[in-house]
Amino acid sequence: REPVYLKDYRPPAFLTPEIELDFVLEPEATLVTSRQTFRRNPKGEGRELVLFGENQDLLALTLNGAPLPPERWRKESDRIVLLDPPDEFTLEVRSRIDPAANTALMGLYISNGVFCTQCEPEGFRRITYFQDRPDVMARYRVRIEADRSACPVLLSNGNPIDRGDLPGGRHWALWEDPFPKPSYLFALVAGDLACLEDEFTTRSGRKVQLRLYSEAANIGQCHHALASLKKAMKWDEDRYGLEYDLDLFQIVAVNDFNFGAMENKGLNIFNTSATLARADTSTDFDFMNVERVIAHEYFHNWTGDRVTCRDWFQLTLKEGLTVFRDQQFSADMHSPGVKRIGDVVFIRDVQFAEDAGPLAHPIRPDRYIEINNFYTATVYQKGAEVIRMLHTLLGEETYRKGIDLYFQRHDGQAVTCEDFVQAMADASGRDLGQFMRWYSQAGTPELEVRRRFDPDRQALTLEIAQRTPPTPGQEEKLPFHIPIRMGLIGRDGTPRRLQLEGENEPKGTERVLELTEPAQRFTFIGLEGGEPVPSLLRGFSAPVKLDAGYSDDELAHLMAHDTDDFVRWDAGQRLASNVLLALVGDHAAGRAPSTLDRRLIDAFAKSLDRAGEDPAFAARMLSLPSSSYLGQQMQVIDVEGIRFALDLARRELGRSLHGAWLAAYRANTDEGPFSIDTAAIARRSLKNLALAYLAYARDEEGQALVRTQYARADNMTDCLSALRLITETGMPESEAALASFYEKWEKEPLVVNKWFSLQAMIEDEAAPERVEHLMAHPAFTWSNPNRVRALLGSFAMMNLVGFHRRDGAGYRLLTDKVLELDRRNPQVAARLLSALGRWRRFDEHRQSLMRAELERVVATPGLSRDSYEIASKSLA
Ligand code: HT7
Ligand code: ZN
Repeated sequence: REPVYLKDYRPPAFLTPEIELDFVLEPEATLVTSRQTFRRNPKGEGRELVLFGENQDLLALTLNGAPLPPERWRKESDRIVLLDPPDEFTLEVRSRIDPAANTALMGLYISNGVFCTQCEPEGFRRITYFQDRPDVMARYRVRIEADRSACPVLLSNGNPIDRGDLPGGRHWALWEDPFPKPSYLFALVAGDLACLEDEFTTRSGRKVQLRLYSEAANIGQCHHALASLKKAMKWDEDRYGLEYDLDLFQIVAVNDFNFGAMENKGLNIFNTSATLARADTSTDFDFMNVERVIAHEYFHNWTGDRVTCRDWFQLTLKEGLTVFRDQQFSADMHSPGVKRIGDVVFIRDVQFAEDAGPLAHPIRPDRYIEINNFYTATVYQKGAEVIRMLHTLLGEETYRKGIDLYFQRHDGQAVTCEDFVQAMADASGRDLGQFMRWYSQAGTPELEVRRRFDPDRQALTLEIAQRTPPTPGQEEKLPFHIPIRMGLIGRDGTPRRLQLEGENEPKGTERVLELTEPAQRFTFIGLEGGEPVPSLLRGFSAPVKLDAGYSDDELAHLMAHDTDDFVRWDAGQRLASNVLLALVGDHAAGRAPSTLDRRLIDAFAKSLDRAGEDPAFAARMLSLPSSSYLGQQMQVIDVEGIRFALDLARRELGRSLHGAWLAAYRANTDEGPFSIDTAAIARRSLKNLALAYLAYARDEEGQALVRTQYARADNMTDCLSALRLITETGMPESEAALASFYEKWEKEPLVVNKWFSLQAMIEDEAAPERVEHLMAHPAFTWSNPNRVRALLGSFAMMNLVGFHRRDGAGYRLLTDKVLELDRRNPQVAARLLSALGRWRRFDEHRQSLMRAELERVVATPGLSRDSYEIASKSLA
């Protein structure tokens, strides 16, 4: 359980230009033969060659055709070491693996009778002995042999070369991938799969066959994914000048998958949850998610596959950049402002919490015990924010030059984050030395803005100070290079032209201030018409917390007049947070008000008045801050206080604005056939939010609307919204509605997941018992990560009241189950465990209960590296 350190990186001792793999597939005893060519790496050190291998029986090992004598190699538990091999040679390794017993879903495993692989980050070593590190790139030739009736479809990366039949009902296929790739991008699929086909012609005229495979029963739900793929291919050409590079692009959807999807070269493997979409079974969120994930994995073809990571510390090189690209894509496909707000909500709710806890790490960590634990919101989403900041600092055109230079320099290579930023620096002529601190320092910077307006000089001075709190192992932080996109909104509601002291004339109404010092002053002059309200951090131009000392009037002014969607929305969130946190304070002091601050009701009324301008944006404006976001703003997270405040606010907003909600509900109810276009999604989002407030008011009219919607819904978004309200507000038909929902959808696993998840999220005191009871339901299984996440994940991450019940039943339940799961699937287990990581933020009583569970985890014999790392770091 020793950590691996970034500083210990050494180039590989050998290069492996070619590998031939031969699979004879049998569920319980698959034979794998690999033939690898080796050439000593002139940049490598040491005489030994280390080949990693796990969970396989090694049957034979030959070097240049002759068995390896015992004195030329040694075997350890997770590797073989060749002692001083020749400078060039071929090694043949024969081993046997057991895909049916592979419950960790890493390497070669079976999902619903389909053989499939997951090799990122270190799964290839469960298939054969190999150097298995991303800077070892080989050309692959893969032969697959299997039973013809069980596995009529045999797939691997690249191009199909040949295929044939064999005696005994067996057959084979040969695949070749012309692009050298790291082992983590290897993929194999074999099974009885249906196929949806299409074609895409690239802008240079290459005809690409598109094939999407799934179980036959699901193929009707794959059209949206295929259409999304074509949009993504076109977008990457238009926006980044990047074309697909093979004649075939394949996607396979499988049920059991540890993650959303995987970008294997030419053969993406997807979780069904990120592939299937049909109106009656999938929500609007699901449709958008499929489009996003399909695009994300496709974009990896360049940012990840063609240019890959030198080592796993560089994970954000491909993930941060690819998330940024998928965010741009979704923004272009839908509404940029609303998309940005959604991304900010995620960063603040999830990544900020991670950055403020014991598992905080920089986007490029410098050590890990188990790399699987670093597929985090920090590496992915904060990593994307870092790329976004480069984009903001350089501007679209120069950013694109930097991207072009990056590919020109590094196509076909395994590189570092420095290589990426250097390309940006060289393309722009800018010094990005200080900017690199975003890669090495963890924590969320806190910005404090002091304002001084001099009416005589008509000048506004902004003094902006930055400070980043300590994180584990990093007590002191150096100042970051922070872009602050901003404008000034006059008292009359119009944008002011911006002229900084020392400039000859005003330039535009928006600019990017660059903060590089611990504190800096910016003075704007020529401000006739009185003191404006600064609109700061437009578009959330940096992942920071900003305190600008706004008054309630100023927040209302920004909400009404700013030109930036993020700032308008954020002003509303600040106003709502102020009101809600005051309610939490009242509750803690034993005063339990029954009315809601008028300021919040008035602000909501104004937003509702304008809802017709942009229903999707209005739905965001009219959503209250999450309990996670509120909790982060408290010294000690007050579980009962947050619940009280949110309940009161929802009820009172529902009651006071009853007529307006009803009008919004009606105005956004579509009578025609279901449509999945952006405008229809927007209307449904506002309609269902209005329905929620009507239900929170708990009057007959609201409940009747919920009932009718549940009975008549022709799509899953409306159906699930109504069901959630029935259960959340405890309507009498709750049990019956849950039962009828299950009965209707029991054959659709992804819908059954929603059913589990919904019940796990009901915020009441009975939640731990309900969740435990549901684990005994015949449809519950530990072997499907989606199902485990739906029940246990939703409970631990999304049920504040239930999970944090004062007697510790929620913590005990999670720990008991995670320890069971850890033996089967450590990766999924460790992820769930992180729910206990924030224990220091709760009251002493809860702290001791959570700590005791973490101590129980660490003391468990045989615990995985994954869970050990999360639990031990949480306790440190
Ligand atoms: N690059 C992929 C990461 C991934 C993964 C990581 C660990 C274990 C299983 C996994 N499946 C996929 C997905 C992505 O970011 O695109
Ligand atoms: Zn990715």
